[in-house]
Amino acid sequence: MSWRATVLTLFPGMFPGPLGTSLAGRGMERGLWSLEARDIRAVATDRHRTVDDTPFGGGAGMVLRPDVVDAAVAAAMPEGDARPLVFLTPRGAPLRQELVRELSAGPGVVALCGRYEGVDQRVVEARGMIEVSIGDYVLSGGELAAMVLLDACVRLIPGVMGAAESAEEESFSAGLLEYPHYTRPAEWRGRRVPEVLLSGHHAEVARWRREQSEAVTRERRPDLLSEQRRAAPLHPAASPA
Ligand code: 6GU
Repeated sequence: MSWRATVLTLFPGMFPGPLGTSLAGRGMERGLWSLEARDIRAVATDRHRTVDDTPFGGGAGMVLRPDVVDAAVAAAMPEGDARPLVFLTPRGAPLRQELVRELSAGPGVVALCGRYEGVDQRVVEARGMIEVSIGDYVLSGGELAAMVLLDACVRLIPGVMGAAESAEEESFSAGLLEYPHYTRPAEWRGRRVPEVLLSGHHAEVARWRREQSEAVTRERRPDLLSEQRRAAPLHPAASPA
């Protein structure tokens, strides 16, 4: 049984999108993973196929109804489907490689894409959804975020990437940004490649790269160096009413 992704969305036509090309696309063609995009509107029961309603308490925008979202989840996940359910929302906890690794090692994922102003929080809690954001900016919907999440997971599935690259995964796993890369020519527009890389001294190259990683991480992402960040809660459990 290969890794299975189901996306619940109001815009199924956006998938597979970029996931159908490149590394992920080849992995899909080779049967290493599969993707099913399901239209949330397909489970709406009224004449107008309504999926949303106005927010209690007032305010702008519309909220996806809990009954509709629950029916979409039920239709997508047969009894015994053990896949975690991830809700893509700017309210979510920031996506980190740790969660990506964990999801990738499991049976797959069901991803719920938010649209409008949000999803009724009761179904999020009742279904034990993991609320995830991909960064501190606002997208018009969860679909692009779902693609980001799936790309990050799929590239870790054994066989999707070459052996060379799979070891390369260590850089972010080690908690540091990567060192800079260079290829030929050794001089380009008057700019020389750092001499140590031309020296053939593997231990010195390794030391230089480690120093570069530490320096760029200190400069751009000092948060990655702090002790505090390393232990954060990952997921909630489905809660009874
Ligand atoms: Cl998961 N959804 C939306 N709509 N915007 C986002 C996001 C998710 N993550 C960052 N911005």
